[in-house]
Amino acid sequence: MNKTTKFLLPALLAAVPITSWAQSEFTLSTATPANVEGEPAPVFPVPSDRQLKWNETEFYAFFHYGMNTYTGQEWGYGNESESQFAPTAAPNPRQWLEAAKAAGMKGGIAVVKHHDGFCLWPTETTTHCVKLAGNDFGKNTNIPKDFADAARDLGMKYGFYVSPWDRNSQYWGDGTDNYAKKVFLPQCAELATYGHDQFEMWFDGATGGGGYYGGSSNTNRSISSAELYYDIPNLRDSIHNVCPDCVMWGVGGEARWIGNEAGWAGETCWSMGSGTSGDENGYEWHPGESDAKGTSAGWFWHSGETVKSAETLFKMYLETVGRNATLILNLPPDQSGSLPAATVTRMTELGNLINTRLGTDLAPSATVTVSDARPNGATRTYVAANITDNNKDTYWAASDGQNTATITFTWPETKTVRYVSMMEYIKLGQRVKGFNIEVSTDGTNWTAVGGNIAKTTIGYKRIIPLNGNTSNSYGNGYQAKYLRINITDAKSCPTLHTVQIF
Ligand code: FUL
Repeated sequence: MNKTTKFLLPALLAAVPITSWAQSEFTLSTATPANVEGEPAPVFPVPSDRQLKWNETEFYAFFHYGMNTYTGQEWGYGNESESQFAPTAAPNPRQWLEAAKAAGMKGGIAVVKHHDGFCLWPTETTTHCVKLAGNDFGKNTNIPKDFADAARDLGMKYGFYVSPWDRNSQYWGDGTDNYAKKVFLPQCAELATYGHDQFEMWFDGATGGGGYYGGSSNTNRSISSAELYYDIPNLRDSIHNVCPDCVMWGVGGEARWIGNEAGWAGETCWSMGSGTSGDENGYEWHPGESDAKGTSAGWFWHSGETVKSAETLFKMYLETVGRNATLILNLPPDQSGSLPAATVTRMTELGNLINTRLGTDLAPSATVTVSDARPNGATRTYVAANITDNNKDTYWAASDGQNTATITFTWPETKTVRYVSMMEYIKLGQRVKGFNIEVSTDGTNWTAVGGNIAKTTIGYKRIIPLNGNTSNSYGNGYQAKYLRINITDAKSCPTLHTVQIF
């Protein structure tokens, strides 16, 4: 207790009339609130609503566009002349997002300020922005505005990458709080005005070292703590006040970097902890996002680069979205401010591939049985059919104390199956620690499928290619009249809200 509260508290108490004090007195109840629905107790930590919605975005695009597109650099120094930003046509974020949508992506994140500090909107915080661009296409550009408008129009989620490290700003790393107060927080506030429905702000961790820093003679600067320097708790609260569903990625602490830029997560992947596999015992919900390049060169567009094949990108999808991470796939717009035609074509190919392989769910045409389901609640049931009702809010759950279970799908006739996708009801925590999958044509002889892939965690979503090969997953498939998932270990009684079989 500090001096002020010590002083104030008796005075405040004296001002409260005895009767009203007695009425407002509260007692601590030890009674557990009635669980009329009979739901399983959560296994903590659990995601916030915001994190849950973020996870549902699953697959989205990254668009690195800006000063580097015109200088051929990946990390501009910050001394580039604004006039070098001179698009050869009007930048067209709608075209970027349309291509992403064709690939099956649900949203996108546009880089609106990279480490070089050049802002792709007419900011009040610095002159190092589109206002001084080299031509009218540049001067009339407002990427966050056009990007947000297009996303809303296309029914997609959107967010912005605004680099905390700013190699142009005179204030960055000057030993005061000028940069946070005069530049960074106001820039985030400006960006928030482009839409309250943003789903993620991407705060990159790259920081410190050489830079222009307003022409300073001190060209090497550093900071000791990003959280403190960028006033992250204050920023997080301020952003959430205006953009309630906006997850603060990276420096913001609400979602984690998966630990590589190559588009893969660990076969075991917990939504707690850090890195490719997370930490089973982590105390904070910290789900993984995998950022990966869709092209052969850098994050920004470079002359002569090629786009990765649809097959390579599908493998990435299986190894990220299919392993309890989200995938943010980078597609760099070129100097015209649009995606090259080859990228657009490739995205349509990718969308077709995903749709052919993961578009026709065979689970709803099966009868589903479970070894055990917990008793129904007042209005909720936990029956097997909840797994295939296409409703993420209904789920199957085993009884308390039952940490293993078998879920069996039976079709009237034999099917060819290649992939199984499973989703836990993570509102109650990530619980499953081990499972396996088997198929049968007669219900008596069972074949284990999924190869040597570690069948450990499920989480938000897990997709198992049944031939165990993410590089060449389609193959001939397996004949199955029966398919069963055996949950062999869980932190508590397991839950699943959806299983899809393709
Ligand atoms: C990194 C940055 O330094 C790269 O330039 C790029 O933006 C990548 C997505 O994040 O940390």
